[in-house]
Amino acid sequence: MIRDLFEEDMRDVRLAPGAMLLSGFARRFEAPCVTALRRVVAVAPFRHMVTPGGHRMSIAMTNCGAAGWVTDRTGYRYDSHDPQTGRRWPAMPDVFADLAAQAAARAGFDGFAPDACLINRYEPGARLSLHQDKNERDFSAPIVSVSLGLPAVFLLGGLRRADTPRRVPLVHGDVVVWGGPARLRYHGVLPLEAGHHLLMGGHRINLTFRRAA
Ligand code: MD3
Ligand code: FE
Repeated sequence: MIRDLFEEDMRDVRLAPGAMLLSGFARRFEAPCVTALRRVVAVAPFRHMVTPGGHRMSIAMTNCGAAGWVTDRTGYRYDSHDPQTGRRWPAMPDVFADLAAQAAARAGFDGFAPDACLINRYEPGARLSLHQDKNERDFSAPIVSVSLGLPAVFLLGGLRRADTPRRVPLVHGDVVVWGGPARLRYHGVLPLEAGHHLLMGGHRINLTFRRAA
């Protein structure tokens, strides 16, 4: 079984109550994930969205699944359609749904069936400032995040914006499951350092799976 090849990389680390880092968990899915990602971005290309405050985000984003996260001058929301093409977001690839469900189950969340996958693409210098994910309807479902490509320093804050965040390095193949008391923690990503990754080139890709509707 191919999974054995990566077994030494598969450690589970509890980052905080409700937050479980599954080191290397996505590595055995990486080839089908890259294929699936190509199909998604062929239909729904990466784009830099604008925040309600009028700032162009340094991260490029797209979505797949029944609901996609979007931002523009009118606010943040989930939408069934891609505002750039007027079409529905591409369906969630089976390998994405399987990866998310298996990771969630391993962290204690059985039956996780995400209806949204936000895909973030970082280039060198791109960052994500401290925020909470609270546009979803149901906070009882976890969020599963998958890191691919270049490494990044993730900021794990507390439940208040003023809580000093902890720095957590995330590398290719890492999966973090955020549920229960961790679900509404502030979090962000420091500016990406330049580099080269064999699969993702000069980028970091982050997939976040959510139960949005
Ligand atoms: C902790 N993405 O898309 S993933 C986001 O690496 C987002 O692109 C980051 O924050 C990225 O909203 C971080 C880790 C993550 C995702 C969701 C969380 C951590 C979280 C929700 C609650 C608490
Ligand atoms: Fe977030």
